[in-house]
Amino acid sequence: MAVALSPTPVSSIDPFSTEFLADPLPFHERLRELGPVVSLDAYGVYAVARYAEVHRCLTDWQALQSGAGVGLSNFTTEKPWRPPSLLLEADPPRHDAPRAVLSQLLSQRRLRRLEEEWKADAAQLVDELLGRGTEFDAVTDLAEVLPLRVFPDAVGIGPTGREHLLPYGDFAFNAFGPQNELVTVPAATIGPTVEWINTQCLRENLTDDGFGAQIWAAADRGEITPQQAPLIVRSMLTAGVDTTVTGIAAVVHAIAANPDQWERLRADRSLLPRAFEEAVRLESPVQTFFRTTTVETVVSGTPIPPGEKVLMFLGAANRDPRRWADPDRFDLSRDPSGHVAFGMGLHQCVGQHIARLEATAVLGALLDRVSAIELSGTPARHLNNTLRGWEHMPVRVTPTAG
Ligand code: OVM
Repeated sequence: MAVALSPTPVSSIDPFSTEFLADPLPFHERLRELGPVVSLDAYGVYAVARYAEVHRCLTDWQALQSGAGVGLSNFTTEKPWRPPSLLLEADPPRHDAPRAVLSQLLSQRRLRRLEEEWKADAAQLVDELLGRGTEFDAVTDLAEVLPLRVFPDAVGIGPTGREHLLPYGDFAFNAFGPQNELVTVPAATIGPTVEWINTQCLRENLTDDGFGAQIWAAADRGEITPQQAPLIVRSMLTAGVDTTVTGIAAVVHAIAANPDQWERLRADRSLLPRAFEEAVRLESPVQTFFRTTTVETVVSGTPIPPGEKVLMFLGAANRDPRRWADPDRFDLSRDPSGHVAFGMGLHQCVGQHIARLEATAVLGALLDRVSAIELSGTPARHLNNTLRGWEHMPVRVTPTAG
């Protein structure tokens, strides 16, 4: 007897509503439990929230393209808010030359010369904070400060106007969602910020020793075209600030909320890289991305027609109990590798070594200087259609004696 295909479960959950963004975890569980593929009737899209299906969609770049945009908007029918990214919103073969340039530039080996400098910057920052007292805001005094001190200089942009960086990233990540108030309100005033970002990407506005200049040098060598160079610099300025702020905040939150794990880290500093990885698994700073089917695609038995948007819940996959034991626990005993917080496959975050360098510099500076860190108030979330971060995170630290 033929087995009847069960119909794709339909859900009215709106993953971009205030209620969802303020507390996504219960919604993630409902979405995972509904089935391997769910249809979201609020937007007419398919969605995957389990690890296996998210992994599958991330790695099948031929059936699930990025070139039609990785937000809700379908670039084949709607005009994007800015010229599409040559990395994020492109597929092979056009994706590959820009990707090769950036992955060489941002490789672990090439970043080694920044490590000592950034560690010293993080140490200086934590010393400044401790000089002012034992309570500070881990978001506005720490997680936002370190990236803005080290990253724009490393790219080689000018000293003025850097206050545009965070609002630009915040807007870009909101723009992957629907045209809700998180988009329409800032859209009215974002013009000068977009203008400033685009201006920084020009060769004459970049120092001659930063990542920006090296992207232009790749154009001189013929690895990319001169038309592509400013857009690749733009990718660094779009994806490189708010994300690392959120990642640093995530690891500080994890250790402040789990004193037993902080003690383990104090006893064994070799766990420091794992602490960051486990924190990004748990928090998934980038919560979602879409793909668009190029052909009819069967995902775990569910046929998805061509031209459909598929929403991948990275944050839900990173807490899927089918993949992770005790998934909601921040646990330095676990091996968090395989998490999809940086994506997976062809588009996996090209800047992830920068993120690790910044976050482990901050964490190392704290380990060197404080014996305890705890939340001294309730952290306040910053809502964004794509990023899950904080506005404020009050913490109290105990400086190490001597
Ligand atoms: C980009 C980019 C890449 C990753 C994330 C992102 C706004 C942007 O290439 O511009 O988020």
